[in-house]
Amino acid sequence: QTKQQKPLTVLGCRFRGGQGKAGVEDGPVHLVRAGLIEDLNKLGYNINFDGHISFDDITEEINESKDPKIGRMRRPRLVSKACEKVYNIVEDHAKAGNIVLTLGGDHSLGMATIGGTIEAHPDLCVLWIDAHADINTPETTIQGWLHGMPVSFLLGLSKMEEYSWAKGRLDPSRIAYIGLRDIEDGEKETLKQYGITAFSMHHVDMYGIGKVVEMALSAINPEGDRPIHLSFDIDALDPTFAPSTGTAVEGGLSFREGRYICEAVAKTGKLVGMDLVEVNPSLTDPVSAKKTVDVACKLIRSAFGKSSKSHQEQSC
Ligand code: 4U7
Ligand code: MN
Ligand code: MN
Ligand code: MN
Repeated sequence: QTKQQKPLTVLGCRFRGGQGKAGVEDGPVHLVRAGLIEDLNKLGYNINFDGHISFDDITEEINESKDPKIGRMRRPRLVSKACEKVYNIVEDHAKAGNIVLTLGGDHSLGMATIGGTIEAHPDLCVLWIDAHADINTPETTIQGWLHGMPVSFLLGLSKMEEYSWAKGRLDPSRIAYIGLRDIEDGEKETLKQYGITAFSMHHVDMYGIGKVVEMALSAINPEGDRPIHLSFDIDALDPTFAPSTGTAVEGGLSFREGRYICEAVAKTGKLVGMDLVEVNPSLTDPVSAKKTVDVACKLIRSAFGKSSKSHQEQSC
């Protein structure tokens, strides 16, 4: 029995302008080289992959001298231009009925991928898997890098002329975090103020990953009928499993916990978009880089329906 082939667009986004470390733009190249497209094909998807998106043209056009800081924000115009480009591509593919998988690149891309997807699926809900909340605003940010701010743009908390394309249509009740362990004071305030559902590693320890995923999904998707976007920052995993990333924080999710999240999302049958971001193969030795890439591929395969051997629910 052959499954109906679902259309899946894969966007390799070679973008690093939302953070300060070179190499994260090579993440998508490594993921594809590891055989990701073939794997997804085998899972029964009809894949649309046109090669990686380069942002060199934008980076050249908006060089540093043309992109001075706005307040503390670094490379604000570059990130806006790059994300606007991705936003439009994602919107088109999502409106055509495709699932969209975005390979980063840094997590500033999240404002583009989720922003574009919500245009096609207005009732979208979002699972944000990360060590960080990425909800800084231009006012609260200390580092100034945009990869720590995408959620504030998605929620419409950060409004700037340069980002007028970012409509801020995501309601705070429609996003939940899992994996948090490095949140700044300003971000904590924002999470509290908007009553955002957030499960830190403390909650994972306390309840176990199964219960946490169940609580997260029922908070953002109580009837189970909403389309889901999974934004997976590889730094959600513990650095022992995913060492090659720019902002690694100890005490993270195990590989199995990360994969469980992806399997649970797959099981809903509601996945319409996924990001796998922040893999930076340049930051470690080649063995650790490969480990990080392989783990990222496994997470993606699980989210797109590959059940692991340890998936005990499976009947024989
Ligand atoms: B990532 C940070 F200060 N909060 O804003 C910031 F701790 O996409 C980290 O999750 C941001 O990797 C991390 O710079 C962004 C920092
Ligand atoms: Mn992170
Ligand atoms: Mn992130
Ligand atoms: Mn990071």
